[in-house]
Amino acid sequence: MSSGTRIIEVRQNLLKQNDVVARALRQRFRDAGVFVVSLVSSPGSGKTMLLEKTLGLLQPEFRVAALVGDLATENDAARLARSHAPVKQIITGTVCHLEAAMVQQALEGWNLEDLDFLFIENVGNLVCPSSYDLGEDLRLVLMSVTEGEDKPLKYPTIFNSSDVAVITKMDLSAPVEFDAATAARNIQAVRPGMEILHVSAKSASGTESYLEFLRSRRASIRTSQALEKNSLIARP
Ligand SMILES: Nc1nc2c(ncn2[C@@H]2O[C@H](COP(=O)(O)OP(=O)(O)OP(=O)(O)O)[C@@H](O)[C@H]2O)c(=O)[nH]1
Ligand SMILES: [Mg+2]
Repeated sequence: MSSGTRIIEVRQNLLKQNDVVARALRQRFRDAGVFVVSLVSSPGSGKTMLLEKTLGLLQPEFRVAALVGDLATENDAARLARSHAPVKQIITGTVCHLEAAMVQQALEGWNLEDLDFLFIENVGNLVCPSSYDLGEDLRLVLMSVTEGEDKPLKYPTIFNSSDVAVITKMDLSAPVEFDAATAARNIQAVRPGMEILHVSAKSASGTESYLEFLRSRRASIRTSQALEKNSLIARP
């Protein structure tokens, strides 16, 4: 057996193990009634700043919490903790993505029934996180206006493994001559039909529709779970 074959086998086993843990997490989230949203993007696209806003704006209405992954530092957890929501930093060391087992471990001691929304900020990376299911209900891929409209074409897998694209830092779109139509066309080329939201965490523009989107996705998953539960009960 060549070493190339062996590397592929080890990687496939790791992914399989991750899927098993992710499946168990998804069931746990569902049983607890918590809606889980993960955020992926390249470093610095604005995940933490958008989450800071999200936690603050959702809190009067919902019980929210966040996990945040980085190779090093607790900086992002410290920023998010200013919202007074429960927050935990996951330090991955040399690993460029979060894995389901890391999420599972970070949740030890948390009562998920006490939460309506759990947000998971992944390590800033447009490649590694795409292969790792974290048991989330919704994966948001962020892309800031300063990164260039071609990122979906260069990193198609992360867009393909996400549910919704969020264009961030819209307050900077004019100075950097961001071309929203080209960005949308590139997103649609790799993921036809993908919903695209535009926000600025700095100016707060677009945040109301983004929050409404989160609320409605949470409500619709709860409704379908309730229907599923009722149909199971009704089944003889
Ligand atoms: N102008 C502007 N700047 C923003 C916005 N959102 C984030 N930033 C800035 O962009 C930089 C990176 O933002 P972060 O929120 O730390 O980005 P991140 O994706 O969490 O970064 P990593 O965790 O390192 O991957 C910071 O200097 C933010 O102040 C925005 O909407 N507008
Ligand atoms: Mg961050």
